[in-house]
Amino acid sequence: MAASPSLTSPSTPPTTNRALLAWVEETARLTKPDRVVWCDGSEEEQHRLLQEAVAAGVLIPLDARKRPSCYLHRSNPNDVARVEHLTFICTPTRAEAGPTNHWMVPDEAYRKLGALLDGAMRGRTMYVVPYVMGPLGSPFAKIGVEITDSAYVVLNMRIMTRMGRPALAMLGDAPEFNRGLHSTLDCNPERRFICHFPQDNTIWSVGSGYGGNVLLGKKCLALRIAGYLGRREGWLAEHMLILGVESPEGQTTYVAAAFPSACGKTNFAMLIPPKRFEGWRVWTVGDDIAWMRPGPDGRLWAINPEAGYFGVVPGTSLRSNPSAMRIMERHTIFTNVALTPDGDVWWEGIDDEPPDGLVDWQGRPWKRDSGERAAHPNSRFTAPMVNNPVLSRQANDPEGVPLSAIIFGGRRATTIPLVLQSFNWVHGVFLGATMGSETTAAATGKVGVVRRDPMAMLPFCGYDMGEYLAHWIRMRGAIAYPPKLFMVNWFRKGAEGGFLWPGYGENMRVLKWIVDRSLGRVGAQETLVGWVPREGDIDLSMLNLRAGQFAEATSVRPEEWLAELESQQELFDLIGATMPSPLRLQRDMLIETLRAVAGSGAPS
Ligand code: OXD
Ligand code: MN
Repeated sequence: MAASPSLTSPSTPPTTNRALLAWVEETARLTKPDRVVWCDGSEEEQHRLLQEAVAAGVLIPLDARKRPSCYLHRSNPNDVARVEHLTFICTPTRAEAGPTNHWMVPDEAYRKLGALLDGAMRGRTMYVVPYVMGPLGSPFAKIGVEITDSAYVVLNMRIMTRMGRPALAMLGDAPEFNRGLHSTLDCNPERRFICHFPQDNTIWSVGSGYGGNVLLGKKCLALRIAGYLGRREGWLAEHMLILGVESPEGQTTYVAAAFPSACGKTNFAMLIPPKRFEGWRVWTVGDDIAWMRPGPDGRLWAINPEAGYFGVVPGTSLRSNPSAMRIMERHTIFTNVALTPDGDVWWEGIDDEPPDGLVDWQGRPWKRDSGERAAHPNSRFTAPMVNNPVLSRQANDPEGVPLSAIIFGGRRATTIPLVLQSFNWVHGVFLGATMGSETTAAATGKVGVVRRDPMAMLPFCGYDMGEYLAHWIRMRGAIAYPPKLFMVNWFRKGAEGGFLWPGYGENMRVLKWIVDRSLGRVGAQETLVGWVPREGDIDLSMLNLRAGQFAEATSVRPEEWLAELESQQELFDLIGATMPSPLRLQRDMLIETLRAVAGSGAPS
């Protein structure tokens, strides 16, 4: 979308960094924009870009009293989600990308996308967006520069990252930074490619305007490219939230957690403890991505590389996530939600009745009985983390926070207990590597099928999955005091089909057991597949569980686990030769053990 020339300030480069200047020049020669604008991240710049985006119809301002400084963006209806089938890892060999990624030879990708980018910004503004992933000045932080022809991208990057002058100041004259190039082109799925060049620390994204495909600091840099850098440099880039659990005595314990989509990750990152847990607080450090490094003290330390949230809106309500509702009250860009006649936004699951005169996410009048959704199921909010009423004071700490526990979670109706502690690091890596989640109606395809999603990283692992899991195992050698590893499942169902656990805020009870286990303060029951809490180990008061319900929720049934382990064969076959042998042996050992005890009549 061309920005109005009258409002766009001309821009001279605010840097003398030779590598950066040369790359910007080279990119402008390729894309041939009408003008180049260096973004400084200032309020004046934001104000100007917002004005331009409103004038161009890219953003609709919302009512200033109901949603101060909030805007609605409607994307092209063909461009509403990440496109895994058009996302490529471009490494010299197919083996480096591995069997779980789409692969393109780098030269071919540069040629193919280069042809599409040739002259792509004619008539448009080329924005140069320097940004930092991680707290400013953090030794963990990485610098990227995104060149884009989308003002929507610039405005979102300003929320999601530390963007502009501070990034250039941190970069100085260094030649090493992530080079991200994005053009919306004509937003045609036939000309849509998201290509990563890990060896070149480069990302090229064309043909899309959707967040996960174009906010290049997020999934592309902070997970796929960072994962590759992390293996080289000895750290981990993970699809994990980070939270701090504060006890009434003021002791805070930090936990990271990986969940595939539609498992309540954002809600967990902002959990409000129930009444029974008066005095306990949960603080959000991050809701989506964790970069984790061994510290000099032998613990594993984590930062959230992002500065904002790009969250799914539908289903968010004062009941499910009051903090997220507060976050979206101001300074928020909504994408693909419905618009009310009084300039507010609406979505399915907000709990208020839809008002008359609602306009759907495509800008059409919404009819109550049409059966169609008013907001797109993947509609999003982009909001700064400082809006979060439960933001951790450590969220900006350049050193990050020390982790006591890491949790892997999925949506499973059977087999997986409410919570399970691994016997040790490698066993925990095995649990994370084989985690699965049942598909939900939110995605196309059959509902209720278990999709294996190692560490919730299937779409985000920037190199061979087996090598990635081997890196996880190797990291143990660098962490003298590793966090304890757990698996959780809020979604197990009983014989009658109802959920065995109430979920939401009540997950605090499980979180407290996890914290207590990590600090060695509470007991557990050993089973053949890990440790689970006994009734007395976890606070179940004021919950009204029926007799036997908790035992059912935490039960480990050998026949179910045998089937579970056998069904992992497909994953092991897919990953193939690079699947680390410690994980193969974990699986074989558990299968053999379960077979040996089967029929013995002994409890698990
Ligand atoms: C996200 C995702 O947008 O995981 O965070 O898809
Ligand atoms: Mn995510």
